Amino acid sequence: MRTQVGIVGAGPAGLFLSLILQRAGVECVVLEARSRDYVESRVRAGVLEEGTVALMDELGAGERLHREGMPDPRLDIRFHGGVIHIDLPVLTPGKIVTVYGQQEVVKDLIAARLARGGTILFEAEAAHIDGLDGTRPTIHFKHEGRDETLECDIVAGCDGFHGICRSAIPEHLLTVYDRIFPFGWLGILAEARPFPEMSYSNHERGFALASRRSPKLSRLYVQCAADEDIAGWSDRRIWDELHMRLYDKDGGELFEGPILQRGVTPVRAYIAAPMRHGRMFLAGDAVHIVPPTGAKGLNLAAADVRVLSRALIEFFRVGSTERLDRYSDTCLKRVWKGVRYSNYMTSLLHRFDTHTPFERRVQQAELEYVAGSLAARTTIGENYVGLPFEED
Ligand code: RFL
Ligand code: PHB
Repeated sequence: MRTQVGIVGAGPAGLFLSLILQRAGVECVVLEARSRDYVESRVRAGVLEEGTVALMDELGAGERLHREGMPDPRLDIRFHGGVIHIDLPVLTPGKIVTVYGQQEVVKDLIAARLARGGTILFEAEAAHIDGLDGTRPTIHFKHEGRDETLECDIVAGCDGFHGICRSAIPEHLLTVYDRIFPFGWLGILAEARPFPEMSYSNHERGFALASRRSPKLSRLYVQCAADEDIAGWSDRRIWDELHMRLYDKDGGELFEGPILQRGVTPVRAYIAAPMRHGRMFLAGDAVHIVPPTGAKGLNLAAADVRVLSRALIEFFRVGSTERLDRYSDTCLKRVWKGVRYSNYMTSLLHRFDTHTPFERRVQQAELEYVAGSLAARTTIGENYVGLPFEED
């Protein structure tokens, strides 16, 4: 097989890229290791910045999002001593976020790509890539039991954190920045009426977050150990921790219900630079991950491919590599701001067992400062809704 852009991975990064390129008349093939059913049911992110929603609209894939997604104008932070209300349209000004599950975004993008006659090969796992230094890189993959090759002009590595594209770059050419936090998140999806507001909570027992997926579906998280064994968490224990950590004093605020899905997520920041090697460009989790506390991962993946697609379209139309050459620098500016914000929110809201009494008091003072400062609340609000796109 041959194509212009070989895209490895059908997560948000690969799917957004394939649709933008398809619309511009650039040929591409998407290879996805998992089945369609698997990628459509993977429960993950939920907060979309306006720029991400606008991209769905531009691609003609935003219809269901506007019907079923939940425009969200507020964010609350609970802590010992009070609640911080972050009123987004007042602070940002005029902006909000939309709560819509990542798996719904993925379903809509897959449907749009297939409806327009595009190719996504599911259960097609890329094994290795060669010729990255030349002009015709080749992706070797397995599909329906056969070894196949996809020859392309450009490889887009959109294969997530555990993919193979980043590791195809010689180690000495990459600079890696890594912070592994000493805890994880235990997340559940429950059939229960959700909190009306997105509520982050700093509690002495650890962080908690109350989000939602629909008026009848709650998405809830509690801080746990980095290597937590989920078998140790009965339904009762999960609900009890949530009631306590969300300061639900008389137990009347948080509704319980059947738990439909559960899992543990690491809390980590990882950035590899540059985001390019020869004819291969990396985007999304394949090259950077951020702690989930900022709700930035999916939005950064969408921002990367916005920049990449523009550069690729110029390359295929007029042969210029100017934008491609700037791709990594342009994206990394936004990535680092996303890392900064996610790192800040993670440090503000979690329990760190290593904290000295001094550090604990500073964290508490920071929460009280944010509660009383319009400037501090504006800083959180403007990062949460999404900073303006970089000039490229
Ligand atoms: P993905 O979604 O991991 O997709 C990569 C795809 O590549 C496939 N793949 C391969 N395909 C072919 N050959 C191979 N060798 C392959 N190896 C891998 C994989 O099967 C997969 O389909 O990466 P992408 O597209 O970069 O998207 C990134 C986002 O998924 C991620 O950043 C977010 O989920 C992070 N995140 C959040 N982001 C937000 O913007 N807002 C949020 O509210 C938010 N909450 C979260 C999150 C992530 C979480 N977890 C579980 C990590 C909450 C959680 C709990
Ligand atoms: C979610 O709804 O899954 C969610 C919301 C906010 C976050 C992370 C995840 O910071």
